[in-house]
Amino acid sequence: MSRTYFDRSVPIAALATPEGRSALAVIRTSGEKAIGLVARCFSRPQALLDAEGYRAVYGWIVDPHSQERLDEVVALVFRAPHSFTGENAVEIMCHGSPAVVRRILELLYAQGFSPALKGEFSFRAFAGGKTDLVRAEAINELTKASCEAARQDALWRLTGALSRKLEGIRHLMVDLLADIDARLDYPEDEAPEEVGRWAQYMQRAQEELSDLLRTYPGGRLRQEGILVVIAGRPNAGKSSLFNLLVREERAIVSPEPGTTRDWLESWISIGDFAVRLVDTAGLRNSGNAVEAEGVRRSQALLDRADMILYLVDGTVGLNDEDRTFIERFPEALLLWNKSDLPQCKILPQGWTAVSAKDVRSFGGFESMLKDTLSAYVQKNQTLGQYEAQVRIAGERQERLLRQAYEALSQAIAAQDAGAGLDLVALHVRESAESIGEITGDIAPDEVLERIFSTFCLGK
Ligand SMILES: Nc1nc2c(ncn2[C@@H]2O[C@H](COP(=O)(O)OP(=O)(O)OP(=O)(O)O)[C@@H](O)[C@H]2O)c(=O)[nH]1
Ligand SMILES: [Mg+2]
Repeated sequence: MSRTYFDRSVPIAALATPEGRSALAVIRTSGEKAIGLVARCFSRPQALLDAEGYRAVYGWIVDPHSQERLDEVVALVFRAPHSFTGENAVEIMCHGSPAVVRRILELLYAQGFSPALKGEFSFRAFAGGKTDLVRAEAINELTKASCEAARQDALWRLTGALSRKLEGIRHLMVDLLADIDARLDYPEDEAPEEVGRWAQYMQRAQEELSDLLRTYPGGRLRQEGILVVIAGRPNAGKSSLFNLLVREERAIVSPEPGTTRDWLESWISIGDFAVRLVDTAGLRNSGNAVEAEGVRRSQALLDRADMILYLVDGTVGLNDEDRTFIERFPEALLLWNKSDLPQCKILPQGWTAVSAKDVRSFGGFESMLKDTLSAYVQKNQTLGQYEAQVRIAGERQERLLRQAYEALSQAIAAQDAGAGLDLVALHVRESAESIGEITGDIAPDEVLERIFSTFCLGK
């Protein structure tokens, strides 16, 4: 039978660094008996057993049966509750080849460790009360942060800024529920000023939820990256611009129109943001089935793009297809390419002259792009009363927050309509529970399993 996250008595071990070759690798273990089990295959068992928490112990990993030495390592000892998981733990720093790692892990499993499930160390930290769910998710976000903006946001969540905010809102509701419950016991004493106070409480909680919800679109862009699509008619210079931005000759460039058939993507950093940059097939009506499919795919990407860079060959100028495109995507950034060529036509209003051939002018273009991206992210985040530190992350948090908001709106509507207090309380309770699920105070087991199984192995 396969193990579940809830078998917390089992000692676990896993590689915490990427598979493959590296100078060093870290093998992580955790469990009440972790130190004793590692000591069984350590050249200096007593040194390990006697080590205080946070001590590094030098030695060899040795097979206790054959006495074969597997690797020279440093073992870092953590004593419960002062470890990431809250349990005893040893982190083994060994040499980073797949062969070394495999042998050490096999030896650890033979001593009684089980292979850790994905995110199981974080799960134990959560289950042991070392962290709440929002902060556990923030750790996972930090391991995946691909740009500075994502790192900053995840770090704020890790420090507990969002958890504290959510707990504050939930407490407000719990106080309110206690008040309503007391009144339900003595309904004859209901006073109008009390009803007015409850309405105020609910209003305040609803405003806070609404402000938090508004942080999501901007936060999502910061976390997941910004989809930027380069579009234009064939030969406009899209692939040339793409190559310049990704700083390698990724896309084929040729004077022949219709060179790029399928779209091509690359992740780059612009300023603080991770950008998924996509080069597309030149837009035109083509009788060629392959090219037509390429154009169809380009269109599909354009519909999802956060930002479009629309390129025109400045030596050719605008035609009706360009005008139709701009009408359809009025927010596209309009770029008049090939400005290095003397035959380039006069720059129309609203366009920016660029050259995908002139590397010297490229710095200016890149910084313009950076400013445009910042403005775009800014526009997508109306932070309301919050400082930039408090943003929600991920679909799960957004969905639960929306549920909390809607349940509270129902409570307010019920009270406005003069419905019974028990109905008002029911909706307030629903709302408080949704918030409790975000922080993990009341998350069902299968939800927890689903969340932690998306974490990295060894985290
Ligand atoms: N002088 C000059 N030539 C350019 C510039 N940008 C692109 N070209 C040339 O224009 C031709 C087409 O460039 P590509 O980058 O392949 O154009 P594309 O828009 O990707 O074309 P398709 O893939 O066919 O849609 C190539 O010969 C490039 O060298 C530029 O800024 N200045
Ligand atoms: Mg191309």
